[in-house]
Amino acid sequence: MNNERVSAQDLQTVLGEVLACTPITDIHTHIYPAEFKELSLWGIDELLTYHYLVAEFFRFSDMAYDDFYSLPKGRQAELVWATLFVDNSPVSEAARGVLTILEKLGLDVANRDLQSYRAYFAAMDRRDYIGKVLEISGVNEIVMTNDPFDRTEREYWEKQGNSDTRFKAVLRLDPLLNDYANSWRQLVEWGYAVEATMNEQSIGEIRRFLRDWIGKLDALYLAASLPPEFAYPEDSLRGKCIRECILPVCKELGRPFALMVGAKPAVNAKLRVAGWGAGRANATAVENLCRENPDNKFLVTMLSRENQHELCVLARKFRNMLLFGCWWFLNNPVIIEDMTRMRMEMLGFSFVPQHSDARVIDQLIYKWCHSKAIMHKVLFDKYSDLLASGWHLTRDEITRDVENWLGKTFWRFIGR
Ligand code: FIX
Ligand code: ZN
Repeated sequence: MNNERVSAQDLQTVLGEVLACTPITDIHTHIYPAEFKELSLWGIDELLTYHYLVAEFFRFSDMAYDDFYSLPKGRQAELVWATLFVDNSPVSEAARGVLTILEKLGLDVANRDLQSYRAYFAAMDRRDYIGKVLEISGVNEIVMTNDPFDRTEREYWEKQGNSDTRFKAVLRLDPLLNDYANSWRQLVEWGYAVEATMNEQSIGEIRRFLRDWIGKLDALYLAASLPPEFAYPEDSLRGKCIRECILPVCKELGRPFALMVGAKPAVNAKLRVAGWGAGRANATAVENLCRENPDNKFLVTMLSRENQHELCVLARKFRNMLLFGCWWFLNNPVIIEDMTRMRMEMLGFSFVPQHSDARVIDQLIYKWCHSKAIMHKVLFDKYSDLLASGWHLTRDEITRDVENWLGKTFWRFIGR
């Protein structure tokens, strides 16, 4: 217990200390434990070929997309390094992120010597490195994104599962919702008697599939990325699957459904995974889902900046909805600060300010370092306003608020 009052003079220091020592639950990532081998990405070459940086590379390069992608990863990394870090100043958020990682690892950022960075990672053991990254970033629980429709990942879950308890699983369902026309055949292959029409029998079998995989993964929640045009109710197989399969099973097994809305697939298909775009979505879909399903819980994030204010308004209306993160193209300091201030002014601490969306384990270091610096700034201003009114604040209260923000609000919402 530390009920000592925090003065305006001490606030900056106390905030820094509390943010530095509060364990983080990263509620949405694409990283894996070491035992998932080739899926568990780490190291400088993976960092430099991150799809955010590949998209930025092509802003400067006239190289044919396919020529780039036909190169070995190491060669791709060298091209990205030369173009974004040597020929141009690495001021973009994703490029700056690489430097933050090198700095926090204690490497010599000024020597710009890619080979020396490679030597550092070559000398490191993957398991040890994961521990080091968690220590530096302050993340103690990592929520993965697990796709049973991905053949490689599927085999890991069927053959070995996950024994690294720091990594939690989530059942990701994009192919089921956005591409049932093809994914139903895979369900048949796996022994589920579904039909292309998603008839009554199929609904029962899809529910069985969901229960099986929620059990196999011990999934914390179910999730899907949905395009800007997503609507609910929607006269489609997607609308039917959500209404007849996902919501009933989520309610039955007490799992939230995460809606990640606004991603446009293959805006520039030649850029491959780097080719996705963003579009303004219709928040009414979320409104209808929350109102019509009061016994279901929804984790919600949208990709378009233009949707953020109306989402805050919706969150004020529906307690079965938890807003989370500054997703993807919103994960940039100017927008993170704007969103965090607006959300705090409208929702207090009742939202999850950030998730990393890390695809390479090292990224936890920069994503959280950069976001925590912004949280520090916003919290300082908000608490200073309180102190200026004569309100008293204790260290315990600040710790409570930050613990809620960085994990407890999420765990309470999902009931775990
Ligand atoms: O749908 C998602 O979970 C997105 O976050 C990813 O697909 C996206 O590629 C990404 O890495 C965003 O940061
Ligand atoms: Zn993601």
